[in-house]
Amino acid sequence: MKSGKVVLQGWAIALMASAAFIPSVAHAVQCTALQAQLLAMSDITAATAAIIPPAGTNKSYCQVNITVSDLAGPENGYQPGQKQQIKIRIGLPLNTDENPPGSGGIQGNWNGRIEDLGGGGYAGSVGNVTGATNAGYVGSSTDTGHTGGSGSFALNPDNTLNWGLINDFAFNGIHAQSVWSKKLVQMYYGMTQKYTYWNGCSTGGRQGHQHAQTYPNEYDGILAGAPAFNWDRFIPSEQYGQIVMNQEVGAPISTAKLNAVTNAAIAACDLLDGIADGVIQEPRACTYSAKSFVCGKSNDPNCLTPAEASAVDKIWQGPPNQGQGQQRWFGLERGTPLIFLDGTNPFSISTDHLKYWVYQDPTFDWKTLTETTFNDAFYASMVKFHDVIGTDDPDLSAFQQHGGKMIMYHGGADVLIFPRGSYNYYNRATDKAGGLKNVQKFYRFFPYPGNNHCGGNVNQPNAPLINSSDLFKALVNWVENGVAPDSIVAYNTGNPATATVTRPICKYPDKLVSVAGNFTCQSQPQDDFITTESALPDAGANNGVGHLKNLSKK
Ligand SMILES: [Ca+2]
Repeated sequence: MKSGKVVLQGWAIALMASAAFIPSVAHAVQCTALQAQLLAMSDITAATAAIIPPAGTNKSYCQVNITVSDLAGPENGYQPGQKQQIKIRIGLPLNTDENPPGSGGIQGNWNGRIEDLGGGGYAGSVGNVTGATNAGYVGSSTDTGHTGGSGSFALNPDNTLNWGLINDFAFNGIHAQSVWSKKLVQMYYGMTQKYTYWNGCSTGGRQGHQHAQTYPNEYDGILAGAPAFNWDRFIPSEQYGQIVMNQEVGAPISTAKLNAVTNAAIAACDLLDGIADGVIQEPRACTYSAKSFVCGKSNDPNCLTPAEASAVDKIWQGPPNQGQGQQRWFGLERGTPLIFLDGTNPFSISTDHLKYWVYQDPTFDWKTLTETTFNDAFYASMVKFHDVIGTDDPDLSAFQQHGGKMIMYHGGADVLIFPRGSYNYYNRATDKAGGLKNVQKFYRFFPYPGNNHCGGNVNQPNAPLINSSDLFKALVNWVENGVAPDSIVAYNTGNPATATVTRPICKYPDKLVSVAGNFTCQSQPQDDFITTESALPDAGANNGVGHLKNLSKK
């Protein structure tokens, strides 16, 4: 770690002197030699290092798997005798010692860059890194300190919370990931990386924002999709529709009915944007009520009963703040498939959160909650977990000063994470940064109409698709060439050659307009819906979380 710092400084001097990439004194080692070096380090409890041979389209790379353990015991929130166990995989394109010809441009097959990859859901396993290594990047992934995709890791056998593991999931795991990918770069290539990037969606999008907020100097560029920030509030809200249906309908609404009312909303709101394409360009403009879809026949799949319509309207509206005339959180956008959160089974991440994190009771049954008592669950979640995993601090000034650039994207028909949470955060960050002009210098938001969670266009097949690879290229171009993206060209199929729709995705709050049949982005000084946005909840300002900080880590 100390030697890495020295090299960094030398590197910075070299950059200042020449404004070009000149490697410091390089001494690469062989992949297999890394294992003994790692095992000799006091905070590494397990390590392997081996060259993975090429397979199919995957290039050969040096795969390092480590378990990092810096903390232990009750003073750090763990159980007595329990140690931190953060598993990290780092994939290193082969260095000059092992692949002398090389094609990466810096050393061997390495392009001089790091791409740390984000996780999904509760994480709990180390992911594949070949998406990065095949492109010449060092890639990394972490399980964030626990094993398995359930939220049960947060609860000890005596039903107390394991704050050690919660902290590891929230921020320690990804911090160790960024620290160790840099260390391995130094160890394997004998030099320092030129650029460091983050790329993640969903939980990975939250993790990207956690870095920007908490470790603002770690990354030159962050790509953060459909961020699972606001975790303390949106996760319980994912259960709200199930609670409403249970209370008002007595059972989940059938898949056929949910799909039918989604399609009815798309038909009703398609033309609000003036483009007849089956895509709702701006779902926040759509105020269609499911009451228009009532026929009163309980078994007709092409309409809803009054009780079902009331439930669907509440799913779209999101949970209200009982008695205080304000919303708790956001709902799913009209035109979004409803069956993932509000289908036959509730969403396990949300039920796990209520069971293990909020009520701290493995036998807790979400069906005991009502629309009224949901508020207690929501509030308890906010009080306990906002400070540790809310990840919604709008102050990105340190990241901006570091010179970091961040791109956020979110599908307008995301079935799991309410898109308005991203609008809300971006607008708060904009206010904090002193307005749109300044925030856009380092942080841009691309809403993708009709797109599902991290991609896909289920009920709106003409919607141009999220392509994280194109977004990542735009981020690299911004960081390395200073070209800030105003729009991203997108296609309605995964293969552009078969696309029937090609359109720019405009940076927020710019508007897609058709001029003589060509689609372009029209610059907007502000969001037309800004009044609605600013009236929506802010955990710090409106809900008293700031006053309850001392309670949050019990
Ligand atoms: Ca349309």
